[in-house]
Amino acid sequence: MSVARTIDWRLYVVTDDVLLQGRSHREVLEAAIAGGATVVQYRAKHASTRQMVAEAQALRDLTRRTGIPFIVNDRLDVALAVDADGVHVGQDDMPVALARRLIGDKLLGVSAHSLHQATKAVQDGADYLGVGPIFATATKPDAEPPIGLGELRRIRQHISIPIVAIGGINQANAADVMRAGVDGIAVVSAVVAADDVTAAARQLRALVSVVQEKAL
Ligand code: TZP
Ligand code: MG
Repeated sequence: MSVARTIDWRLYVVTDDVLLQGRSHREVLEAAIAGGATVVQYRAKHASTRQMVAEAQALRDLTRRTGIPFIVNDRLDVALAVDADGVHVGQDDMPVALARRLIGDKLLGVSAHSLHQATKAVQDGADYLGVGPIFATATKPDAEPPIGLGELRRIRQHISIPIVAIGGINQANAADVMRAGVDGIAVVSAVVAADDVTAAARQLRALVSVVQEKAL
């Protein structure tokens, strides 16, 4: 069985250097883990490589202490440098098959916006998918148009590896997203931009857990 299937994907919290509001990635993810984040991703679009390695190393220390899987966005080299648990690539990043070869048995996550992209990512060696954006989001200026819950459900029906849904997910729609049959939700602003990060994570974790328990 793939290691990805043994991971609790329910609440996947992704950072964003613009939304941190002066807080560090580490502070925010520590608070998110206290509220029940089950996976965390380091995502920094405006940092130098030197800064990324330092921040990722701090998160590696945190996630080892807390036992939470740690994924690095985009940058395979940074993921390898700090011995993260995995890397997450988008459609314009390192091709999936190459990323698979380079990272060996670390986790490989891939962003998919359609069933076609999802199927190709699985063929090329993805361990899990981030599917979206489900709803409109201001967090990623270059995001594709929202695909909605119907398309998410269709992708879920055809794909058997773990799926986290992403894009515009918050406390108001998290339960509906989970009912599409996904393994978890991936959120940025709903947690990272919250005044009380721990409370925001706790609320989301409770919402996704209720739906998942009903489905079991
Ligand atoms: N990929 C697709 S949408 C998105 C990413 C990284 C941003 C999601 O951010 P938010 O704030 O949870 O809508
Ligand atoms: Mg990317």
